[in-house]
Amino acid sequence: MRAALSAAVLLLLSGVAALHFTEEQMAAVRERIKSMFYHAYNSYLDNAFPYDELRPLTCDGQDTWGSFSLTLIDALDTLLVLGNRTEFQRVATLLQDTVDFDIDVNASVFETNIRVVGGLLSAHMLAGRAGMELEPGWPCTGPLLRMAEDAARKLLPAFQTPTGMPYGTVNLLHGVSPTETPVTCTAGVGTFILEFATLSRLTGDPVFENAARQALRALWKTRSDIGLVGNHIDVLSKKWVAQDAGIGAGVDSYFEYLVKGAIMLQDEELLGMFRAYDRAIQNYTRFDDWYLWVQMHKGTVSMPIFQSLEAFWPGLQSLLGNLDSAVRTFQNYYSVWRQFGGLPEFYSIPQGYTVDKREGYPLRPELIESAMYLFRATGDHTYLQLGLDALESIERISRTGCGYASVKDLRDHQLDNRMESFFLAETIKYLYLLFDPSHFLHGGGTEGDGSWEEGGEGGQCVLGAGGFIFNTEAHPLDPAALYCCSRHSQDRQELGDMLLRLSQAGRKPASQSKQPDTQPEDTPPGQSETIALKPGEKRTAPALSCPVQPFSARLSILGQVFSDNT
Ligand code: DMJ
Repeated sequence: MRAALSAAVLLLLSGVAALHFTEEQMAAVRERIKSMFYHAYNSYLDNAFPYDELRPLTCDGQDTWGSFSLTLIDALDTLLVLGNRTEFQRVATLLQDTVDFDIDVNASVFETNIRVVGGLLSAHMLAGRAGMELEPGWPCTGPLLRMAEDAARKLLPAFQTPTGMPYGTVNLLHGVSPTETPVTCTAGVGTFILEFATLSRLTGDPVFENAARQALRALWKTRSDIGLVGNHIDVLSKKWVAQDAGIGAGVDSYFEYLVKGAIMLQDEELLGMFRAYDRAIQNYTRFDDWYLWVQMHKGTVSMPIFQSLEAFWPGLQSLLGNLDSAVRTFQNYYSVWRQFGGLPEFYSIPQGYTVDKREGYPLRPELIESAMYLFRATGDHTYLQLGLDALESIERISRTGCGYASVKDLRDHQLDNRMESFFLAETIKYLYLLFDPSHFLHGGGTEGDGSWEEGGEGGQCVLGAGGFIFNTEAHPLDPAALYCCSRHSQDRQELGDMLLRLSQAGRKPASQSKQPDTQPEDTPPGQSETIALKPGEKRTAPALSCPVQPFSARLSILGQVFSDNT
């Protein structure tokens, strides 16, 4: 009786009828999402390519974040998510032929990383499933990986600071301008580990992961006595320039990357950092399952607002197993969606209304992203209802003759002449994945379409075995490929050591062919044990191998990875 009552109360609170979606209904919604994608995608190709973005009111194009045909790079893996292998192949080849990063353009280090490097890495890792011709050694080599590496190298000069924390902007041809501001937002410092560790582990070049880790460690040391970080920091002096602490704009993906980096890399250091931040965030910023902004040193409330960018938080909390609070916070955010048919950029919690000049909804994905994780973790069809609501209001409010336009003002539905590339990279992708719970990107393991056993030399890399981790632009990364390629470079190193010793043994007297006691300085401890071969002894180079389900990251798909508080 009590259970029935509390279920009814929850239902009343949420104001959502407990609709049950059948498999047929979900399939029908998936078809609608596909046609939304192609309406915008075809229009971008017809009217805007090779510019970065489509302008959906004037049906033309413009460069925004660089000059990389950004929408095409960002949308590439969505093509495969929707099952379009032939178009994926065509576009992957087209991008190799047309995109050039040797350009005199000032680019955002953060945006170039999450959209361009992330998009290319993900497309590279999915190239096998997409039926692309693979070069020997893939996924540890390949043309899309080289493009991602090329783009990321252009970002590295930004990390050449006394602290290791990067500048926010870099010129792709000339490096950091001498007049560049040293003030970078927190997310602009701490949102690299997923892409940069992936690059390092696939290519064997540690420079990227080292840069990302150095920035993370430097940022960690600047937290306040009460354990919070602010919004903007001077990367030369380490002084906090904007001292508002919260989980939204300017900070959001820093926390996201600590959690997802911990899962993807099985890294206790990153998890420890997040756990400490989370304690301070829960202590100082959480009120009635909303998260406010507070002064980073005193903990006093500076802005009692909810920002639409914060809506990723329930999804992230579900990855940590904190389902109860994630669900309650999601309900708060969903109530705002229902009030306006979208999430305004800023919402005043005490006033229950939008904030002046922040009434827009640029078709952001965050609430849909959280709905996807929470549906995966709970099976509750309320999250599908949110997905359908989102689809209906995007169609009704923002569809134009040649795409979908950002909403300038949710109160009167005025539109802006802009369709950000994250609409096709994230919003549509998460919406589709929400309605496709058996999609391979949710899975992993050996059953069904979860694993894909053709990567690596000898076809022994079991890809997709550990599930997928989405970067902050919704580009899926495959932890299994990282482990395969790390093994690959380890094997190559062992083979090199072996050949070196054999050649030394042939040249030097026996007394001088002793093994060195120490490992090479740049080899992490435990990664390259030397193998002593006796003369005449044979050893075949070990075949590449990856365990089938070795990663606890696989559990992340159920939202349980760290639920035991380890
Ligand atoms: C995207 O580019 C990324 O999700 C980023 O982390 C935040 N902003 C947009 C989407 O809202």
